Amino acid sequence: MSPSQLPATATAAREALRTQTIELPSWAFGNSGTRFKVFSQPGGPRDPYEKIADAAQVHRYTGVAPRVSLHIPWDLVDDYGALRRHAEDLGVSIGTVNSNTFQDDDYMLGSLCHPDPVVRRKAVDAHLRCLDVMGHTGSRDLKIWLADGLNYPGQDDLRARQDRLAEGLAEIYAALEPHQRIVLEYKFFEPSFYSTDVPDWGTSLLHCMALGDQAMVVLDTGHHAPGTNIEFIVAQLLRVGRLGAFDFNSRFYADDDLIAGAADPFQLFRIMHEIISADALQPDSGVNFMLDQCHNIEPKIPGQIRSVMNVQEATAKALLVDRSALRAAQEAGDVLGAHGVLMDAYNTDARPLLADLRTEQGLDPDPMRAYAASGYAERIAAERVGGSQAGWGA
Ligand code: PSV
Ligand code: MN
Ligand code: MN
Repeated sequence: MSPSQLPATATAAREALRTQTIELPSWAFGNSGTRFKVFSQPGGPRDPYEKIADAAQVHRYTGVAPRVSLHIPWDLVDDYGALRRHAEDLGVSIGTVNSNTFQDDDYMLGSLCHPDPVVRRKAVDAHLRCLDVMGHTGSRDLKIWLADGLNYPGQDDLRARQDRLAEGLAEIYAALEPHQRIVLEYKFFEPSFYSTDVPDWGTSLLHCMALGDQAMVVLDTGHHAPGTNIEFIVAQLLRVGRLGAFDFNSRFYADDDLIAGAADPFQLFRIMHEIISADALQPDSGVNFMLDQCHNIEPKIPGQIRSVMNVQEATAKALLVDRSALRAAQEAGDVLGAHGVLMDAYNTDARPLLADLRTEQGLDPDPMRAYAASGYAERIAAERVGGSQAGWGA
């Protein structure tokens, strides 16, 4: 079908899909594993420069992944201006900067929530250093995920920890440039198991609202109890204009960090349906669509390509929902009719539409095949000898 013969929803879907972007995590390219074993893969990147080079491959074959998130201190370099230019030379840019206050002995009992003001000072300063990095990389967002929490009832004062958190966040917020944002990520368990200090979207939202308009909530799809209606949270945060970003991944049990759309593609579709309903797909909507994944047993660059394609497919299907038919059925109280409209879109094969779109953009319609045929994997395996590979955490 030529574009002029497509139904109106498909034409609109195509236009919207052209504007979608998905941000990649630098840590998806380094070696990772479980607490049982980290497997190293041939050609693994040895430093942030090589991680960005690998991320640029994902953008090269999908055309929709133009940014890479950094994790500080995993991605420490001497010159962030040089790293930025390196990214730009490869056709991508540096996106969100993730702070890390969970791999230092001082943070055993928390960081911004720690009972000792000396440790809290250290944690605030770590975030201020991230803001400094962002000045050089041109990043907009500082993503804060805290491993803070308690393992035992009575271990510390739940309310006092919230007060300390509010105080630390306020100091970091005060250092933001007008175009920058804090995006605050919640997680209901792990590494602490009795309570975490930002366990849910409500806690994150309360802190963001107290901070101001430059603070937004991050929703990581792996950070909820099983059975949680995540699309409801998406709808609610969009309603109040506080959904800053997604960390997309799949989970079967806990924070599995598997390929987005692999475990529950229907959930991803339902999430994207709420995004489309709120007109929040475009990059200027303020919602940053990021991946937060690890590829422990599968090759990493194709793993990221697959993930990006899964998010695109869910988006395409959500764009194909016949919204006027849906509204009419909803207003008429036609339960099965309304459900049917949604399922019709979900059950549509969106792959031909996406393949056409890629061809139109001068890309190979099959990014997985194109990457495999490029020889890049063989080249990095041969070239990246010497030095040590970057792992999850370095
Ligand atoms: C924590 O589980 C998390 O989802 C946060 O986003 C971190 O930044 C990321 O994983 C990597 O540890
Ligand atoms: Mn995350
Ligand atoms: Mn996580």
